[in-house]
Amino acid sequence: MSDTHMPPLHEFLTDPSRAERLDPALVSLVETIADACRAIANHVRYAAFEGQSGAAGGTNVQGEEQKKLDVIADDEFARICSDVPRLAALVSEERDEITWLKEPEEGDYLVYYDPLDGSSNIDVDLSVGTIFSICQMAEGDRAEVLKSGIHQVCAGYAIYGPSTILVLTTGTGVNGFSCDDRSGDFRLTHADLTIPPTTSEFAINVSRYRHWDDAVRVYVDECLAGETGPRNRAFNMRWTASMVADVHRILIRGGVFLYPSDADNRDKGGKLRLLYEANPMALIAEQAGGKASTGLTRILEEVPQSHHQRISVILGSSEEVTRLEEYHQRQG
Ligand code: P6P
Repeated sequence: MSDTHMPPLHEFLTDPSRAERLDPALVSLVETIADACRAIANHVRYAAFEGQSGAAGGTNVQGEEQKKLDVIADDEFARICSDVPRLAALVSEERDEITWLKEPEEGDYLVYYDPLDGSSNIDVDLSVGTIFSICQMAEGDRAEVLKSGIHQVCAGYAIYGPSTILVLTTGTGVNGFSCDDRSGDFRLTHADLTIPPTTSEFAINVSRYRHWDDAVRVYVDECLAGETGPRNRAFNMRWTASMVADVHRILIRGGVFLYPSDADNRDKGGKLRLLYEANPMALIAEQAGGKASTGLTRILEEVPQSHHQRISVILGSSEEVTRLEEYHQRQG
């Protein structure tokens, strides 16, 4: 591909020169997910005109206040994807139960998704996004939905910000495709995204300081100590309360993102969910040369116990994630 060539998503996914040949059914599924993200981006953009802003009046299975756009995004994603050949089931952050679209024998792909991540930012016009993960059920384990992140065949997100960008990995690197509103095409604009191994920028909700374990407190205290502290340099902090926006920034310029478990309840995990937030973002981080850890173990090797399971998340620049793992190991 020439340097200035910005191929549309289909051309990129089916390029015969690419290292991997994708299953045409997977290509079709990814393109349909891209269509769903384009539709969700339009709902987000025009919500104020359509009376789709504000709260939906209920809470979701997570106990979180649902925005009207949470429900709309979830319905749109499921409606657009439901007829994709071989797509057997959908696991949504917004739905208590798994949505089986076909008998397990008729389909082998599974899609886990957060239809509108960071939706608390909608009414204040900050970036939000859709996160998705795709696994394939083998012949022998049909209906096995609780799969570790290492089994993902594709992971990605769409960020709805100043531009709509689809970021994708199918296991050989990470690439970003911007939506050209003139044609509707997602075109390759961010080839081979990589996370720098070092950084001076961390992302964490500092208002939760009292809930952190000692390892996270020591790490953040050292960052805040700046040039005269043990890190001998100043750190910057960013927190957008939208995982998609924080992870996208880390993919573009480095950084480390933390949403740790509470010290007094480590088994509960943090706030973020394993199957449709942590796993896809962990695969993207690793495929971009970064790391993704619970602080003690590799996120992608976690064996899910339930489809809404939460997990502690530390991901981004490899040297910082490694340092946090060392602090957790020392802490015991
Ligand atoms: P807090 C959004 O609700 C989300 O799931 C992630 O996108 C984000 O990183 C986190 O929660 C924000 O959590 O505690 O800052 O509101």
